[in-house]
Amino acid sequence: EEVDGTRTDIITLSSFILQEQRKYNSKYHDKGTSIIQEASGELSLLLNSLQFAFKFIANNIRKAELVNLIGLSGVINSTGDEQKQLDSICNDIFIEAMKSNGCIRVIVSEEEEEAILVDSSGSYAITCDPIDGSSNIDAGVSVGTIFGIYKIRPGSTGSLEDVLRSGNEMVAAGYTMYGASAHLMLTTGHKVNGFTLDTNLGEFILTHRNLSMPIYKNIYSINEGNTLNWPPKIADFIHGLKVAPEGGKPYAARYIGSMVADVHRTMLYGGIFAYPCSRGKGKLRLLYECFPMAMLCEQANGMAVNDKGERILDLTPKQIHEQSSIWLGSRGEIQKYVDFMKQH
Ligand code: AHM
Ligand code: MG
Repeated sequence: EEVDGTRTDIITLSSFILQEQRKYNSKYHDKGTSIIQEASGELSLLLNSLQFAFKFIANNIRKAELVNLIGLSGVINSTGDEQKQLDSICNDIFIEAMKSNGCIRVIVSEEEEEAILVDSSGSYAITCDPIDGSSNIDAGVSVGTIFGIYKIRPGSTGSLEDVLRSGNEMVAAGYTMYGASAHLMLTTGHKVNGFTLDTNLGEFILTHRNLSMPIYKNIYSINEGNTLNWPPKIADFIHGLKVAPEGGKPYAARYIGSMVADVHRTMLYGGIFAYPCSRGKGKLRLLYECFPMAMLCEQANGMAVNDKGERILDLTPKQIHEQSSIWLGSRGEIQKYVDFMKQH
């Protein structure tokens, strides 16, 4: 509906969550498949405090960019240290928001060596990378916050065991990408929906309903500088993508070097995003980088595996900062990788 050219039927994240909650309450009321259904008020509260953290972080990133640009033009003396502070400011924003919402008992952050146990009566544990890809900020390249949510185990008052679980046990996951605008992609275990922050309204607006990735797309996204450090089979697979089929085109290479931005493009356009083991070691963190992205990807009709072709969400970390290899994206493309590794 439009009033003088203005759409008036927009759906905000808050109203979307309430709508979903009602839908699941009536539709699946004894199946227990969605947290939205089980945890009526608490999940809404948690998502609200997450929204606040994302807006707050988005605002700080924009400010920091400006301060830095002015610094570059010589008006303010900006140092590398100031830039580093942004990581820790955003980490603090996230942690304070999670500590004060009353829903969270365990917080794992990329910026914190140990898990943080919160004294609350909440039912959830959260893992996060407050600003992933921060080395890109100076160039104005998009960075993002990645998060995964677990329901704490029955009887638990919050411990490491609540997060050292298989990725299948996550109840919600998402990321916010801070680009020209802030984009939030969210799954509560039932498809993926995308929201865009309208800074005038201060609200995340539903812009991508039930996102579904194309099954095939000839794009690959990988740091090819590591080729000589990959297992040779993997280098062969990537090499194969450059060999165009008769009358066709080879795969296009697209690599930003900021996981949220590379995954975001993959969610929208399809293709393959990969960070294989380099010299035998994965780089990306299982709990707050691989798991949330794998869950989003699968819920958007994609697929996510490690170098061996094992499903990412079937893995269980032994440590909170454990690293893994990852291949995610279009179902058909990732299946080609899995089949290739089986055959050769
Ligand atoms: P960070 O958590 O230290 O920012 O590192 C994670 C980032 C990802 O955003 C990105 O996919 C990857 O590291 C890029 O690594 P590389 O520079 O080795 O290609
Ligand atoms: Mg990171």
